[in-house]
Amino acid sequence: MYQLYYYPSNASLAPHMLLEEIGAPFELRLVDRAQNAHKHADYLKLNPTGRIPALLDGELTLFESAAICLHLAERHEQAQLLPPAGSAERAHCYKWLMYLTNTLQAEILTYFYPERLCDDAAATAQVKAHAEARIGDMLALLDAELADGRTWLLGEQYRLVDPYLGMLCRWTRGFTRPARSFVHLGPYLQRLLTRPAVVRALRSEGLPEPWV
Ligand SMILES: N[C@@H](CCC(=O)N[C@@H](CS)C(=O)NCC(=O)O)C(=O)O
Repeated sequence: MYQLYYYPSNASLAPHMLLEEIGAPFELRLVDRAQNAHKHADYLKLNPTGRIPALLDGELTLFESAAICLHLAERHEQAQLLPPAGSAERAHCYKWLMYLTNTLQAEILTYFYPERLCDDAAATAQVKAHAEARIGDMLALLDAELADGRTWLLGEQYRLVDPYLGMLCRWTRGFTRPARSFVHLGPYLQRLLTRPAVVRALRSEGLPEPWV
């Protein structure tokens, strides 16, 4: 059985939503950030970066949420969370997943942890403000992608990039211009919230509404 090491609303949320979508048996293991458990030796054996999440799949231990999502989608091909191998849609899936994980997610982390990048309060506030503006541009790009009326990020089929994008959009809910306020992203997020698997994951992490 899979074991997902998680903390509510952390980067474990996308793999969690995928596990629910797939319907495979899994256990959630709380990594108690309040106790700094993600920096403890036991957890560092699973994820030496000291970050959340980690996934155990039998003998396999995996970290990096995007890698975990790809692994789960490949292990459960029948769920069709990845487009057919070699197709143009698969290439777009890789493109957006990379963009989400190494561009948008990285910038959101800068927004939440600006003090890691500079020393004084004024600089910290500036880094945060710049990150928020840059995230706004990134959300605008994603919003434009949805402008042709497609249901999901890659078209009419729900794919692994959708819960991933949903997780990142959720993280912007306290922004001046949150993802939900964008003309196409707003309804897209509402569609995501109609999926029972998404709702089950949000509820079981104990996250209060509104979710986005
Ligand atoms: N690229 C990593 C990022 C994971 C990450 O930064 N997780 C955050 C929680 S959302 C974390 O564990 N932060 C703790 C820290 O940076 O000390 C992934 O997607 O798995």
